[in-house]
Amino acid sequence: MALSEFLQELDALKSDASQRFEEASTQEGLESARVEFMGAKQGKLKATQKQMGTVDKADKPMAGKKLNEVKSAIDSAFEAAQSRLQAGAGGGADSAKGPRFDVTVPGATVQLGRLHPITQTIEELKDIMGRLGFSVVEGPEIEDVWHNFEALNISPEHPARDPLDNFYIGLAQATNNEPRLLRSQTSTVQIRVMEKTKPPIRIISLGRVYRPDEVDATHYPMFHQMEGLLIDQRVTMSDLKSVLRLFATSYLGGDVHIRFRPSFFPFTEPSVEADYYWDGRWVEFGGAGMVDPAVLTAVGYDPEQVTGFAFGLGIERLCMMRHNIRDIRHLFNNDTRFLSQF
Ligand code: FA5
Repeated sequence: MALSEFLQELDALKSDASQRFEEASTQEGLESARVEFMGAKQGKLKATQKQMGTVDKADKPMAGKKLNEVKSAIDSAFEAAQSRLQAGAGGGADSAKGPRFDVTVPGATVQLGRLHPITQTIEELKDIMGRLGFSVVEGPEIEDVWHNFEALNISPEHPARDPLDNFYIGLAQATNNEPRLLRSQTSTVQIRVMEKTKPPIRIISLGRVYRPDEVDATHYPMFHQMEGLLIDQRVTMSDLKSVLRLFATSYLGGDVHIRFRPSFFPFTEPSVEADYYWDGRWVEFGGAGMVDPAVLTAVGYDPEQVTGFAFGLGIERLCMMRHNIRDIRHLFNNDTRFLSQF
């Protein structure tokens, strides 16, 4: 057999086999095409291979090379057809023609964690007060009577010390028989700072406080406060008002009006409740006042030399106002449907 004839036969075999494999629409159809072309005994490829014996000796290397190429082309065509049918079996009629995977299908989303809205509020408050020159200090949540009451001018018979209004912890844990309690306000930190630092002072302290209050839409037995304290020479009530107004303007945005209502706290004189005007109404945002001379004396300051103001704001209430949260309990239920909105 002439070399050219042999090569033509191989080409025809390759295109016939590829066509049959491509046309096969079932596993059975493909299998019978495989036997027809690639069968070990009677396959067409085998038959053509036998004819190589009749090719001139000089042409054999060329004929053998071509035979190998055609063999591997037929193998590949068969494998491609097999993959196509397998994909079709798993993915329905359409996917037999299309790509195996739909690359446009969105991947599985990874749920990222996020900061709790109260933590976010705390970070923002620190940022705003930092710009007003206040630095952050921390104090313990378990307090003694001196820091929670005594030094804050809350006398032993004052109703604020009532066991029903505080979380005292067992005398077993008390040192020197002196009771301890979960702090009921962050004002305790004022005392701790003044005991250790000489004026001028300009600090804030943010943290948890505890009161056995009945739970309702605006009260929770554990909540957070931001305490502010500024002590210097010739500090007046108008400084207090400026700082609170700048704070409210920055936190709420726009020109926020604030007003003071007379109030009473044993550790400030005069004392006020501060309200700001928001969304058409006056909203209370905390207590404040000029630090009482008795407190300055208790920590070793001379009230003739220095004066100062202090304030204590409820952080949950600030957070609720900003995000229009109607019930404080949402903040503590740990429901991710609620928390994931922040
Ligand atoms: C005080 O705690 C004073 N220590 C504030 C203060 C500091 C006055 C420095 C003067 C100088 P009062 O008890 O009003 O104040 O609480 C302050 C704020 O905490 C309230 O305005 C309110 O926003 C918030 N608050 C009080 N009780 C609760 C509660 N149970 N749940 C959530 N927030 C509360």
